[in-house]
Amino acid sequence: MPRRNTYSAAALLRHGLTGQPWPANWGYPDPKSRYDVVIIGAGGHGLATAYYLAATHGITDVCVIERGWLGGGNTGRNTTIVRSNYFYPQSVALYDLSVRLYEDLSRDLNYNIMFSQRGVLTLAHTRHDEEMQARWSNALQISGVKAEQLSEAEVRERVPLLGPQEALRHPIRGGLFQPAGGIARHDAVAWAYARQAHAMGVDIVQRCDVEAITTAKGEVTGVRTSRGDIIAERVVICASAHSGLLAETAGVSLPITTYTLQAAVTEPLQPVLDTVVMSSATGAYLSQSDKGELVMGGALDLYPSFSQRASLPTLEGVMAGVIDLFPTASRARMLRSWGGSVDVVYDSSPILGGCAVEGLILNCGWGTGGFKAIPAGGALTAEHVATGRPSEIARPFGLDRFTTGAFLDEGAASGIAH
Ligand code: FAD
Ligand code: PYC
Repeated sequence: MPRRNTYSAAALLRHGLTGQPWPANWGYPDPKSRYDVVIIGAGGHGLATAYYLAATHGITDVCVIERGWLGGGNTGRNTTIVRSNYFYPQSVALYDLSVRLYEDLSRDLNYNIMFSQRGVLTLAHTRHDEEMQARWSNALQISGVKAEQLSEAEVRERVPLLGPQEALRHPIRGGLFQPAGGIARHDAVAWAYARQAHAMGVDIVQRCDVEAITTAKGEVTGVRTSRGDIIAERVVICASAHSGLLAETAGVSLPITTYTLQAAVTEPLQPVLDTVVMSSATGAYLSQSDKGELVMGGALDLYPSFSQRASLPTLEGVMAGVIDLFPTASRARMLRSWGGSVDVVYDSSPILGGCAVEGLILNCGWGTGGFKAIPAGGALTAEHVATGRPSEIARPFGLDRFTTGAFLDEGAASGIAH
């Protein structure tokens, strides 16, 4: 049943002038005993899937079930880099669809997600890096994505905060720049999809744990939750780190390993950096949020873990990498660090589509890079649920690639040392 969306310009004026309280962005319903579609996980991908099911396909008897709070998983823990500079044409098609959806998202969802296309620059430190970037840049041009190889002087003009060449452990030779890349506000992406999905009749049930996926005769029948059983003809797994465990309850094995990925921010500073900078030598990366914080991250903790806390040795490595490139950053005070548990697949590409259990659909395995893919992941998954088959763009990311061998190894373009 569609609910009224009261977030119009007239409503803004009325609430502003009268001080009348705003209605809640979403409800806190008890789950019903039956839905057409159950989505497990209210991260960006689960909420976007629910939104596109309702908005594009008119399917609104949908429940998104979240064990914690919406956006409290990796969607609310990431460093918000959006880009489509992957290597293989299949990946570029997927991630570039997402960039294009991000460009219109604030308007489409009537919510400012603060998408800022300030460009993403990957530094080259060696001749080998430059040669790899020439190949990468050519691959992007062939796939229709604009990317420029920059000289050292052009890099320094764009990023004056970089330390002087003679002080750098990894001197800079140039870089690959994607102008359409940038950052967005992560919480806003989750909240915007949640608000619109709720307005169109989707139930978002928080603090409810899916304990198992139920099946009969090779077909999905619903889910068993901490708040009772729910019957559903279609169940979508959007549970990032826990996707493999959930799939196992339906007898499906996913090639996912869970690791901790961490990040940190400094106190807010005056504007000093208006591009996202990533280093291929150390894996460290830096951007400045609209609040002024320097946002940084680097490598994965290289042992499997479900921990959502930062570990000191990896954090030290991240700091060393950042300070090596930006020596003045050593004078900024750190505000906080945190971790997320990310669902890494062997070929560093996501898993989209169906599996051996009829009606069970997967949108997971995004690992260290799924924030940028939220609009596309949601739209393509909704299309699969609605039509019963994957779209052309989603098909290469099916689970069958682990039996056919048609891997899409994007480790080198994932931005994070795996
Ligand atoms: P999540 O947002 O994790 O949502 C899954 C939800 O499922 C969670 O809320 C969880 O509580 C819920 N859930 C799990 N199990 C159950 C259950 N049994 N029952 C009910 N609910 C359940 N990506 C980028 O593109 N750019 C970046 O710059 C970037 N930086 C990152 C930095 C860090 C530190 C981290 C940790 C990740 C980063 N990522 C980045 C990756 C990105 O955050 C994720 O790939 C993306 O957010 C995944 O979204 P999701 O909706 O699949 O998962
Ligand atoms: O996917 O671009 C990315 C990314 C950067 C940092 C973490 N993930």
